Amino acid sequence: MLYASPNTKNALISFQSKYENFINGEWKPPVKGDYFENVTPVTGEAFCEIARSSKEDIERALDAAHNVKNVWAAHSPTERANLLLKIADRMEDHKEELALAETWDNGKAIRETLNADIPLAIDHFRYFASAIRSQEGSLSQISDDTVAYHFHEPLGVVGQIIPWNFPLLMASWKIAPALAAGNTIVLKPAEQTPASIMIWLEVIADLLPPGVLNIVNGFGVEAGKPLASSSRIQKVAFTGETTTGRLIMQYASENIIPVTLELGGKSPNIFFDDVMENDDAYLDKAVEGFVMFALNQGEVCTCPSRALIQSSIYDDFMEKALARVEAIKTGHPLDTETMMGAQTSQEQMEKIMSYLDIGKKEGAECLIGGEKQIKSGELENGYYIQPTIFKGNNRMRIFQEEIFGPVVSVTTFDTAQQALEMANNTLYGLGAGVWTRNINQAYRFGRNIQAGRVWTNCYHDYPAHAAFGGYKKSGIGRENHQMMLSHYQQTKNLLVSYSENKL
Ligand code: TXE
Repeated sequence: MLYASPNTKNALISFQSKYENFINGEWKPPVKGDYFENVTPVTGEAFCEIARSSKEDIERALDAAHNVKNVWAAHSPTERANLLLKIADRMEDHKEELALAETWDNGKAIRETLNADIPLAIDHFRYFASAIRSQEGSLSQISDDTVAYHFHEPLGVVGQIIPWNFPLLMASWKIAPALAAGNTIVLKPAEQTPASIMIWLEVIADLLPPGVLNIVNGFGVEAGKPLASSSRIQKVAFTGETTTGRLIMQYASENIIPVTLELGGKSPNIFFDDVMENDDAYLDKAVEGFVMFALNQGEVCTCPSRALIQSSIYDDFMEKALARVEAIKTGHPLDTETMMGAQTSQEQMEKIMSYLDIGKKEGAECLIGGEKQIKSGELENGYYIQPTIFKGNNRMRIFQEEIFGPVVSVTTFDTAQQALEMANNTLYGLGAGVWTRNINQAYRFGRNIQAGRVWTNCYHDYPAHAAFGGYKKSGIGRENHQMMLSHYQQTKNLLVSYSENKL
């Protein structure tokens, strides 16, 4: 089924021609009156204008967030949880509209937005509604009549900056725990994908107490920097490139505020020889795990972009893997049969193309793909790249640098020790995959890989109640899981003497 294009009269949604910022519960034009064109990667055409904000807009949003921060913090956990549940229910009612908006704005296939991005975002609000209600403080007995109470308190106003690869899901990952913990928010979406968040806001705006959540659009240096470097935020949460993450830390250090960072990755996906042992169902599952490099067009920080395959099974495994990659259905992102859609922006497409060149020049063997996808008709000017497999070695740039596209670099290993050394030989440490049914090996390996998330016999699952985040240059802090609440809270200790004796 092909979902109606938003530009046709049968559209399930229609975008406005221009979007303002959302500040204090109202749509506010940018102070300087500037807008930028937002392009859909599906066709390469501009489809709406977006507020191009500056420091002045950020200040207005911070004013709104500060005005209500004490009021929101005083809401009980139950009241805050109820808001999150209402947001989730409203999103559920508008699931198709949100999925369509996300696909049109970002380029990813509608089958992913309908079945993964939007349901996961909804579940995130539900999860943090329950997490905040079940969170408890603690009490330490200091002496017979003296106790130390520990309360969780919100931080105040938090700044959040998100990327373009999962716009609504990344917004939900940031917004749900921050609101649940009693903070007010100023969030800046990525300039490549500002529109689906505006559709989401239209869907839920009437539920939000004014000022509690403010969304200001614009570019990194013009709008992101004034937010992240403001002395009026009590925390900054960021997802994006590692070099930008370093800047965010520098800004935050000026104000001595906490930072959480979700940054880049170069995740290894490791296939041991027992993957080929007489169990077709398991082998099929492992091959699906290999093909995960193409999910979301490879624009995933945990993209399994390095596949390490035990030498003894390399030929047989790759024969199956190549056949599976050949069967990846590319096409119109709004077609529910399409598995791989468009890269998010022209800039990102060019970055990936430059890595395809780098791979070829440094002598990697291109086993499949390696070129742009040539499209016709409506899609002719969209941003499409073939799923690509290179064979090379772990020292090559295509094994070490984040490409953020549908590209996997494959190499072989003989022993588990070699595989572990290669897996850990990277600046990054976000995700990893291990494929084996030898439980001792799986456990040892998982524990020894320097990555925050090791999928064992699965890949690319993102449940709200499993901690997610990076080792090494992949970031600081965790998202998802109730432990995320601690990143949006500070501890108040009341040390109380109930003794009637004099000091
Ligand atoms: O990231 P940026 P870009 C990686 C991926 C990709 C590369 C570049 O490899 O190819 O980064 O993407 C805001 N102060 N990831 O250029 O610049 C910006 O406006 C404050 C991995 O888009 O980090 C946007 O909202 N904010 C990643 C956000 O930061 C600034 C997801 C991310 O943009 C800023 C995306 C500044 N000085 C890209 N400069 C992941 N971990 O999933 C930019 N921004």
